[in-house]
Amino acid sequence: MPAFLSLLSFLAFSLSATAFIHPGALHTAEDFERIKNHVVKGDEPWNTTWTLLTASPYAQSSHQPSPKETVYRGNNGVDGENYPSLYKDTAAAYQLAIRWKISDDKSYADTAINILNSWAVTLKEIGGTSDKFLASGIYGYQMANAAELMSDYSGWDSSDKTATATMLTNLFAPMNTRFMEEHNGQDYYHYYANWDQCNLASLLAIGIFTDNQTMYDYALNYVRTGPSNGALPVFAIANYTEPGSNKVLTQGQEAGRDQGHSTLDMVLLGVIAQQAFNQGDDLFAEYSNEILNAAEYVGKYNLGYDVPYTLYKSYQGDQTVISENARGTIRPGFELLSAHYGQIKRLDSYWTDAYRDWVNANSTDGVEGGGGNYGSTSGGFDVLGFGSLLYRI
Ligand SMILES: *[C@@H]1O[C@H](CO)[C@@H](O)[C@H](O)[C@H]1NC(C)=O
Ligand SMILES: *[C@@H]1O[C@H](CO)[C@@H](O)[C@H](O)[C@H]1NC(C)=O
Ligand SMILES: *[C@@H]1O[C@H](CO)[C@@H](O)[C@H](O)[C@H]1NC(C)=O
Ligand SMILES: CC(=O)N[C@H]1CO[C@H](CO)[C@@H](O)[C@@H]1O
Repeated sequence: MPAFLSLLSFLAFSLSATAFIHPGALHTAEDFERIKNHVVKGDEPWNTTWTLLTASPYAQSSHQPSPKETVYRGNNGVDGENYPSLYKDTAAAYQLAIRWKISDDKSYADTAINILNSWAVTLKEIGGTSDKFLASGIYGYQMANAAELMSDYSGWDSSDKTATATMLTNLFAPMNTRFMEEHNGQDYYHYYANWDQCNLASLLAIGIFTDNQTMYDYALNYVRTGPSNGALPVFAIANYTEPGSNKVLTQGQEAGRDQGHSTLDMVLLGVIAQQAFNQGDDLFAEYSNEILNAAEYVGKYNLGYDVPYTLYKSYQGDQTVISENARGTIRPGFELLSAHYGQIKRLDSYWTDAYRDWVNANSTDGVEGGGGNYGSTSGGFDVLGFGSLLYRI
């Protein structure tokens, strides 16, 4: 091969091999500069949220992990459910990683990697009912984010770090991909959007942490053009123009089901878009800011205002009206959406901000908390949270 061609292929190789920014899933190094600065100055709401985080039982250096060889989510009538240990340890790894990043105190870093290392050598399988695919998605994206935060910690032995990467690549990611490809044996419309979204969030995060461009690109393309409910083009059921503001409000795929899942969808889309944004792919902007338009619809309805609704044919039958079930639910995670659209993009995020404020007003100390601040069941751990500290500009 002529020298210039081998130089070109070398350059192409090194570009793709160094394409990922680290840390670069939910948070970047630049984010931590901003966050530290606010905390040092005692600015609000950063200081209050930081104080809440440091008081969290999941952010203590004394945390002892309880890894399982098989994690079960969903009662299959044979095995007991034991997955709280996974979501609690994952929340702890993430909160400790954040605490280390902001304080530079290595005792938190050491506890975070101890949690990851102990799961990496113990976990063999994620089982249970179909709910095992919620476990692979939700705890996959969360654990990969904890690992990504620790990726530049000099105290993380490289073979231990590889063991965590192997666990994520060999146990979580194949379930994520299988779910996207096979939907547990059902057609594309069977599983509601959040099932896709958590598994896509996981593939993006694991792709970033393990520098796997193939995995990352697969998930990114699926979000953009995929055929099932979690993908942006399928998720949007109808667009409406809001009188007065002339903004577009978008009805999401779970509006007729319940508001617990409708709000979860927005939070998961926020995670997906934030992770891609930090790698230079702006999903937030795509389909004319679809994620904002859908968050505005959800926020407005959950604050008690009427929104238009179009009949949706779900796999469970026709949903003829928007669901009142769990309307006004306290779902953390909208800080991320408000910060991106309202502060970074300077778009009108009125209802998203208002819903964020409502959630904060109903949260400990009036700020967005995280795992452990919203009850002890799995729903309280679906969101990594602490957005009043981590995302506000
Ligand atoms: C931050 O909040 C804590 C707890 O409320 C308070 O004691 C402390 O004075 C605050 N820090 C600053 C710099 O204002
Ligand atoms: C990268 O991801 C792809 C798709 O998920 C997978 O098939 C492949 O094994 C992964 N590569 C490595 C080195 O783990
Ligand atoms: C909603 O608007 C977006 C952005 O213009 C568009 O891509 C999408 O197809 C619309 N969806 C529906 C269901 O009309
Ligand atoms: C669900 C819940 O706790 N809602 C409360 C949120 O805060 C408002 C205003 O403080 C209360 O009126 C709600 O009852």
